[in-house]
Amino acid sequence: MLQTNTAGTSDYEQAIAEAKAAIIAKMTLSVGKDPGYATDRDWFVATALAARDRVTHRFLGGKRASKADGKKRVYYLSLEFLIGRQLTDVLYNFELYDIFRAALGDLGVDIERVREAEPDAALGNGGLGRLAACFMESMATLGIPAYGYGIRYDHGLFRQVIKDGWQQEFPETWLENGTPWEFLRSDVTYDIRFGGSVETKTVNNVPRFIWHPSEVVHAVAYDTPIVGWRGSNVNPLRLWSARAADPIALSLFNKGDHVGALSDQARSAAISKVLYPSDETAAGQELRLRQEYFFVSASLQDLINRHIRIYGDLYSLPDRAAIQLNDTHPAVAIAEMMRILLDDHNLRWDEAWRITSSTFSYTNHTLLPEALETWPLPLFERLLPRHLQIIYFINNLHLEATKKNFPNEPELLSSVSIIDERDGRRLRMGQLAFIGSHTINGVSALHTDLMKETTFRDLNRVYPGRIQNKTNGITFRRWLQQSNPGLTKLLCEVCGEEVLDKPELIKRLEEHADDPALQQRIAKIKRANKVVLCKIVTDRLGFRVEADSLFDVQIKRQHEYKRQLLNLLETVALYDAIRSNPTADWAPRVKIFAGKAAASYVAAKLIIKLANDIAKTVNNDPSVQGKLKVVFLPNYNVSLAEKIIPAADLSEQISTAGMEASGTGNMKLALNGALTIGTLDGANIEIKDNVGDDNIFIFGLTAAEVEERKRAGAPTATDNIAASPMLRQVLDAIGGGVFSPDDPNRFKPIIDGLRSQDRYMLTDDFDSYWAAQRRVDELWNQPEKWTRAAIVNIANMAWFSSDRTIAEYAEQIWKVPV
Ligand code: 26W
Repeated sequence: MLQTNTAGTSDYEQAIAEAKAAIIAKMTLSVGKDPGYATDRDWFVATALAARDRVTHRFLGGKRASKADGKKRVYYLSLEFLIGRQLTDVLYNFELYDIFRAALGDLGVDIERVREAEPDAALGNGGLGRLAACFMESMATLGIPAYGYGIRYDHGLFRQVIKDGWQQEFPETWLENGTPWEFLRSDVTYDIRFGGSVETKTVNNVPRFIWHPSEVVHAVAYDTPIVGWRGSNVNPLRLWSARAADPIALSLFNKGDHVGALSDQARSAAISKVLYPSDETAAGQELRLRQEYFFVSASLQDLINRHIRIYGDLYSLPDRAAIQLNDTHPAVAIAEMMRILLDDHNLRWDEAWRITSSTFSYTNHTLLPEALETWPLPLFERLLPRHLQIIYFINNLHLEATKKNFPNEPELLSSVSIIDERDGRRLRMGQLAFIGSHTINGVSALHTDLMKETTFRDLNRVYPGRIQNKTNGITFRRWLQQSNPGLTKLLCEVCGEEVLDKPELIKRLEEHADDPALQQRIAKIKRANKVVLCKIVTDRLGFRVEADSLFDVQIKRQHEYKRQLLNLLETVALYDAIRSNPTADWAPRVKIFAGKAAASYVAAKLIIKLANDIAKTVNNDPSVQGKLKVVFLPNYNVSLAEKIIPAADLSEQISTAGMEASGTGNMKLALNGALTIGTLDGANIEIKDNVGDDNIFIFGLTAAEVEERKRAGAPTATDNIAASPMLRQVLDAIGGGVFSPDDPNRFKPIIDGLRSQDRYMLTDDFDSYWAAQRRVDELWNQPEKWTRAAIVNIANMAWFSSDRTIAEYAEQIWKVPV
């Protein structure tokens, strides 16, 4: 029941009036505009500032509380936080969304337009960065005192434009007009040092090492509050921005060299200028190493300061702080922590090592060899000479112990060593992160098993029991409640309002899976979401797609192992098949693709061009009208994902088995009622275990079979192609220029690659993929059964909440109470 106050208005009306007043005050006093002249962006800023005020009280309150009760803190170190837009997140989690929508409505402003005016904070490439964002939200929700530490990139992931079917990259400028969410903390600034030399001195018979760096850069903190569900708790995401220590080199400036005086500023600021856009390939460039050390050093100085301020010394650090390394990107933190303890605090090696290795833990996100970070020793030594010494020392002790424990296995040493002696001498950051951490985790059950069998097999023998599994998860607040309000409302009705706090109650939906009335409601919600996506397609691409078609969706970074190409081969086969047999029972389909390729990834960019060329041919062919359309939506990002996911019927998760560490898009799509077509890879396996074999379309080789075939070397791609007339026809068509009449040889490299090497085993899986797609058609043509399967999917996804994942990290790795 709504309360009525003395003025005779309800609390709700009162809240709307207050929100309105707050927005108007911000518009006038902070944005400095008369509301009559405000743009959508002005409304966004005013609304965000009004919302931020509410957050700030909670934010400061939360900080005081955890300081007072001496709770252990979690520090999540990540080079990427792909948080996307924040307005809806903040309003929704604070349960202010309806109030602010009404307030804006009263002011004649549509909240949807205001939402769209916020630039996407694209401070990440893909899954790893988005996972960090979901984890931050879950930690706030569960009341875990946590800091996210990363870099405040001036330019996030590039903007993708498709021109004549080709990907073009443009700089992304989310900070162009500032962001209302962050607080600059100019008082929180640290010196970050690079280069120079190390002096050795003996003091009282003890060797001491003094680093004389040749360069100093400042790291300045910016805090963005991360709001937990129901505003329960607010944690900071602290991102570092680089500034020159001596911004205008006064000596040069005074000599009249004004330009030269600014060059130092430019070199320093370059560190936080741009996110490296390469996903799954370690580029090994100097600027990247500078970025890694920059944010690691600032973050450790910051958390050590805090610890000493509260607890006086560093001996208790492992009891009060857990530091999680998000992949190896921050692994240099192991050496930096040792340096601080040894050189700045004069601790003994053993004590420093105890503190370090009981504070750190490391998450591995990929086993692809090209993604495992290594640094050439000369580069590392030039930038971080003292850290290299420390790493040598760590490595020596580690190899000595290994030798002692495995006296008869000298070959073990080269595989567990931090230094890779082949291919020039290189530092292996995975080895360093493993050795310096108490716990190492993989991100799905299969991935963790493979870690133990492949990349970390030998380290796992030397340090048994360190590897754990923590299957990824997603925050339901963003990926269900905000992005699919229609479905959320239904879940509240059917499963009870508590479902918003206890996702396991979604299971109740399954009791109604056979109820035609519920099936119809679910189908109606899906259709409404599809209509919204249809409009986006028309607005951005200028053609129409039918909401009654099956929306078959593959949205993720473009990478060969993710096999967008396999989907395209099937698209061409389907196109041929529909044309030769137009009256058969084809399920009308819209194939939807979206995803960026790294700018330098030539093969992936050619596959984007192929998708667009196929789209052009298929969409202009009247003979498949109403049966097949192909859509490539440009500039995939979090905001676009929020629109595509609730509208998807089929979720393509078709990586070569053993190659996708987990996947998290697979979870978002299934939670929103899309059925998965996928290989037994990553978290697909666990999705299958939860939703049941009848409600998922599994095909292809297993990871073990992939391994076996690679070892045996047979059958080859040639054999596979010879055995599949359909595949041969598809390859001939693409290779022969059917989709590229203007340049018939354009796709020859793709086809030649498949015929000769087929590294990702598309030809092994093609027939079984085709067969699985026909099972999809068959189910689609029985709408009640399809919707039933969608319901069972939704009902069984609760386990994939990142609240569950974070609770597991908290209990089993960080040892913090939840
Ligand atoms: C050093 C270059 C580089 C940059 C990023 C190498 C590797 C990466 C990441 C590990 C790429 C990534 O995002 N990996 C994805 O992480 C997700 C979250 O765990 C998983 O769900 C995906 O399967 C994995 O590909």
